Parts: sequence; structure tokens; C-alpha cells
Amino acid sequence: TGNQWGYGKDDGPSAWNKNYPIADGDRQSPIDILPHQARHDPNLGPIVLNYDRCTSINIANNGHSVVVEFEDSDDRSVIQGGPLDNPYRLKQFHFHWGGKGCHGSEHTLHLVHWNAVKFKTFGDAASTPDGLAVLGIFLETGDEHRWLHMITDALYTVKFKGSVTDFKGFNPKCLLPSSLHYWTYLGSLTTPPLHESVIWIVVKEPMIVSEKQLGKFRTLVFTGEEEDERTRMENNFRPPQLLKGRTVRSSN
Ligand code: B30
Ligand code: ZN
Repeated sequence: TGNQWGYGKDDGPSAWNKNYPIADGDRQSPIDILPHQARHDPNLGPIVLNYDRCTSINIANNGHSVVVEFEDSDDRSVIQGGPLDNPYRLKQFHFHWGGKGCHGSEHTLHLVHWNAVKFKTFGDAASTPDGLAVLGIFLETGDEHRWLHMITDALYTVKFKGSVTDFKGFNPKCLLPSSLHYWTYLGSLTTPPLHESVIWIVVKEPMIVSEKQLGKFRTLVFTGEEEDERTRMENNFRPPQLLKGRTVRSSN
């Protein structure tokens, strides 16, 4: 099928601009956040997460990452406050991670939300400026994370691209660090179609996970069960993009 993209030598981030010219646009993500160049904004309030009603549906391997999807037909799971003018509904979260012994690679958790006040569907929001709010959390290696086993224990069920398993009643709040102080800037999806539609909220405090837990993500594969080739799912992240005059604001 057409519009193939991935993280390999020939279909990886440096080739994305061929099918997705917005890859070279003016508000692409991710960016390298340098704390000293961020501007403290006293008007930025705290981030408030209302995730209490556990609206997760399933966990899936989409061939690029592992994704947990949420019921988003009402406002049961929303993020508000901070730079956001409306509550944004949780649609899914997913991870990006590096390879074994890969120093300085970005391990991240992305919680993806959309503005259901201004848009009818996620798709409408995803292609319009400020339609999405993504909460980004850095993963750092250290002690074992107390709740990440809830995710890693399900990974064997979604080893191959296209596999989906029920995953009900999971509240992602258990994954988050205790402080939600953040940086915020305007950017894009970090994967094709790279729409410039995201208000990024990047949490300063990392989530600590063990090497062993991170290793379990690398048991996933990019490829489908029927394919002859099996390529380990790792290094599924985009390198930093140019800032192009944007300002990064800091909540404190
Ligand atoms: S990320 O958090 O920036 N890594 C998507 C969401 C979050 C990130 C990356 C991608 C995403 O939703 N991708 C699918 C977007 N599209 C597919 C499409 O081809 O065109 C689905 C959609 O609207 O509903 Cu636009
Ligand atoms: Zn992501």
C-alpha cells in the first residue's frame, strides 16, 4: 500500500519530507528544549488531568508504536489548564524508545488529546492548528516503575503490527511523575502526516523505568505476523527539528 513510512534507512525520518513536505515546515516536533532559553510565563496555570473514570478500550501495535486507545465520545477523560483554553479529550497514549545501550536516545510517553469543543472528530482536530494537545513525558532508566508492568505484561499480546487486545479500565495517571511542571510550545505530530496541530506540554520531571522494563518494549516488532521479515521495534522516534523562531514557555 502507498504512503509507507517507518524508522528504517530508506523510509525513516530523513525521507519523510518526500511524501510529507510539511516535514520541513515552521512548527515541527520534537524540538530540543534548552531550559535556559525557555521563557517563564507567570500566566501559565497548572495542568489538570481528569482521568478518573478509566476509559481505556484496547492496546494495539500499529506498526510504529504500542498504543492504548480510549473512549472519547464524552468528557470523561480530559486535560485542561496550562496553555489550554478548552478541555481536551484523551484519545490515546503511546511510547517512543531507543535501542539497547543507545545513549541519549529519547524514550518518551505521549498522551494525545483533542479539542472536542471546537471540532467534531479527532481527524478534524488533528489537521487544524491547536486542535491537539499532547502531554509528553521523558522516560529515564533507573529503578523499576511500580505500574508500568500493567503495560509491559500486555505486550506479548500485541507483538506484531495490526494486533489489538482488550485493555479496559486502565488509568494512565498511575504512570505520571508526581510533579506536572512543564514547558509548552506550538508544534506538530512527530510522525507522518506531521500535521502542525499540536500544543505540546512537556513535563519536566521524568518517569523512571528500569532497563528491564524498557527491554520488554523491544520484544515488539514493526512487521506483521504473516511477513517473512521480522524487525524489532526500537528507535521509533524522530530526531529534534529546527526551532524556527518559536518560543518555549516554562510553567515555573
Ligand atoms: S505524536 O504524539 O506526535 N507522536 C498521531 C497522534 C500523535 C502523534 C503522532 C500521530 C496521529 O493521530 N496520527 C494519525 C493521524 N491521522 C492519520 C492521517 O493520515 O491524517 C488520523 C487522523 O487525522 O485522524 Cu490526519
Ligand atoms: Zn508520539
